[in-house]
Amino acid sequence: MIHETFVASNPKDAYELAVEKYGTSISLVSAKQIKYDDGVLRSEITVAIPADIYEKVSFGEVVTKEDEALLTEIFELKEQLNLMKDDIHKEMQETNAVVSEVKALFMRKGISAYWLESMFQTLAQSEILEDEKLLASYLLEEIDDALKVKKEDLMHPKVMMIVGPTGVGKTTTIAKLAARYAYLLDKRYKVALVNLDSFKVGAIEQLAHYADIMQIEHIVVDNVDRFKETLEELEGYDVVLVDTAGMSPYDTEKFIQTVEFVKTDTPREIEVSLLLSATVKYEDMEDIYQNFSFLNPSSVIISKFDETKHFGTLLNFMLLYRLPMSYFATGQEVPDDLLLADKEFLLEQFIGDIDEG
Ligand SMILES: Nc1nc2c(ncn2[C@@H]2O[C@H](COP(=O)(O)OP(=O)(O)OP(=O)(O)O)[C@@H](O)[C@H]2O)c(=O)[nH]1
Ligand SMILES: [Mg+2]
Repeated sequence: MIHETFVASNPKDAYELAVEKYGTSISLVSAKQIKYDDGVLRSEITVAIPADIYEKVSFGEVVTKEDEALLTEIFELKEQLNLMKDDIHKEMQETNAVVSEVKALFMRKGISAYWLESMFQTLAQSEILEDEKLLASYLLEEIDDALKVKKEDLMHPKVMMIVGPTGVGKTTTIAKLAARYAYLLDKRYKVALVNLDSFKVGAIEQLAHYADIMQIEHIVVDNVDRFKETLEELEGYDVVLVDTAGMSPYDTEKFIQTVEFVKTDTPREIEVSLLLSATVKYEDMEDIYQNFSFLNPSSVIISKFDETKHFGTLLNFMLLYRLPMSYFATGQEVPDDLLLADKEFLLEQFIGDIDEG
C-alpha cells in the first residue's frame, strides 16, 4: 500500500479527490483539520492505495503537451463566454424594478442571490418578470419543485443511524421514531435501539429511559466489532435505530470513528440520516453538511421547527444541496412532536414569513 495525502476545505471533498484519482479501492488512514499559514482551516485526508492501482494511475496514460495546450485554450474560451452571458443577464436584472424588488424580498428572507439570479436567467424576456406577484409565485413553485421528500418506507427491514451536531435532538428524535414505528402506525413494527454514544455523561441513561418506558430492546455498543455482532443479533427486528454521539463538524477524530461504524459490513445497508436544526445560520448549515456528508446521509431530518418562524435559510440550503427531507421535529414532546416531512408545510411557513414583508 502507498500512502498519499489529499487536502480540501472539508473531509468529504478531500476524500472525493482521492476517490476521483484512485477509485474506490483506497482506504482511509487518517483525517486532520489543520489551520494553514493563510489562516484557513483545511482538511487533510491520508489514504492507502494498492500498489498496482497507484502505478497504473501514476504512469499509465501519457497526455501530449499539444493536447494539454488545446484543452486549456478551449476551457478559457468557454469561461469567457460564460462571463459575457452573466454580464448581459445581470444588466437586465438590475434595470428591471420588479425583479429588483422581488429579489430583495427573497434575499431578506434567506434565499441566496445565486439561486435567484439563476431563476431570473431562465425567465429572460418572459412576461413573468413584469409582475411582482406572478414572479413571486413562480419562484415559490420553483422552490416547491426543487424540494425533495423521502417517503417513509418500512416495507423492508432497516437500520437507521442518526448523526448530527451536538444537542440538535438526535436522542429525542430516535425516541419519537421508535414510538412511531413500535406503537403509532397501523402495523406494530419490532424496534430495537442501539446507542453508540458512550462519550456524553448520561447519554446511556437518556436513551435507556425511553427504551424502558416503551419496553423495547436497548443495546449500548462501543466498538465496531461489537456493532457488527449486535446488528447480526438484531436481524429479526424490523427497524434498528442507531443513536450516535453529537459531533462538532470540526471534530475529525469522532468523524473517523463514526465512518468506521457506517462502513461496517452488515447484511442490511445502514441508512444514515443527518439531523439539522432549523435554527442554524446558513454558514454553519453549510459547514455541518459538508463535514457530515462524509458519512453519506441519504436524508435530512429537521428539528426545532417550533423554535423559529424563518425558514428561508433552511429552504436555501435545501435548494442548493437537494437532499431529501424525511421528518420534521416540532418540539420536545415524545412521541407527539414529529411529522413526516411535508413540502407544503414548509412552504406555508415560508409564505407566512414572506407575507410579513
Ligand atoms: N424546541 C425543541 N426542542 C427539541 C427538539 N428536539 C429536541 N429538543 C430538545 O433539545 C435538547 C437536546 O436534545 P437531545 O435529544 O438530547 O439532543 P442530542 O442531539 O441527542 O444531543 P447530544 O447527544 O448531546 O449531541 C433537549 O432538551 C430536547 O428536549 C425540537 O424539535 N424542538
Ligand atoms: Mg444524544
